[in-house]
Amino acid sequence: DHNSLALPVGTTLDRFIMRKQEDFPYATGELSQLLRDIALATKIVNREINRSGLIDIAGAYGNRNVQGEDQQKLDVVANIRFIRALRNGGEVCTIVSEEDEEVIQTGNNQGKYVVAMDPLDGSSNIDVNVSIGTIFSIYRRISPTGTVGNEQDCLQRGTHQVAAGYVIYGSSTMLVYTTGNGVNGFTYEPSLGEFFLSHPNITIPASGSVYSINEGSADSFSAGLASFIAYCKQQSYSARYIGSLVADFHRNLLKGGIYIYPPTQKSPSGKLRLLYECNPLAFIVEQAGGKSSNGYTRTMEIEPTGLHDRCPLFVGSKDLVEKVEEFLAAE
Ligand code: AHM
Ligand code: MG
Repeated sequence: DHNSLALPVGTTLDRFIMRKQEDFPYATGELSQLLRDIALATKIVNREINRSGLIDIAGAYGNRNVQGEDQQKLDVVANIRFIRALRNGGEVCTIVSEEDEEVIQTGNNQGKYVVAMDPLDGSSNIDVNVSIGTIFSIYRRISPTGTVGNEQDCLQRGTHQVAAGYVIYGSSTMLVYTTGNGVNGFTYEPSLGEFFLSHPNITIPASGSVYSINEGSADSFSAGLASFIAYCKQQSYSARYIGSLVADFHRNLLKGGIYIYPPTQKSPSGKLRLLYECNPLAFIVEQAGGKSSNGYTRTMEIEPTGLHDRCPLFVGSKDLVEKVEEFLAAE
């Protein structure tokens, strides 16, 4: 039923988005435009990230900017770039960002969508040249078009997402997203400035042999979680933890595995944020055939109460998420 299913590897992102839109005869193209706006911001942020290693030495070889301004931190830069792209694009009225306590009003009162985003996740990894990511989630606003968007527009359950995606700035830069009809991955070709379809219809293996958790907090694991980790070891599963959510998630999505950020002493509700970290990844993993929960409840059914709510995250291959839920239920 989707033309896009037939689109070959190598199709450009722009063409892919356009063809997807043709699948919905009454679509107005606004969501398509919004996705293109995000892709544009991604290219700009990608450029900044690739240069980041040069920033400290750039002055030494004469590339310091004319004003001699201090370089801003990359997560701040990424935040500014994404906000600007969404403001200029016109489709979004209100934004929630990890970088900002309050909602951001774009001034586009006609915009039909709200976006929740973590513009640069895992930014502590930049200094050591490890993969980082952007995560985003798109909702249709609830308040009437033509008015200023509000917090309620942003506090919707994950099941209401119309699209979600992430960008991984890794050995290659990739954009992976869903609009609720499967998951597709695009790889960036920097010399052409284009994303190309490289991973059509991504599905996550139903089971896997990788578990990703920060075991440094093992002392605060619940009995059920501790038993699950012991089980993983009995099975001789591999432990893989980059400490960069998008990178850990992406690997498990392609190869099978489970990522866990549990409640800990330091972060009793887990560390990750429901709106712009957990929900988008939950939507993607479900669209790929996997599962996501807080250990008990499906992530996308959790009712958000605040913009920066945290929740535990158990996400990945279906069998592994169900397995850990069994251990938790039995404790
Ligand atoms: P951040 O939003 O402050 O960058 O933190 C989120 C990151 C995730 O990318 C990663 O999965 C997690 O924090 C790692 O946390 P920890 O170091 O506690 O294991
Ligand atoms: Mg983050």
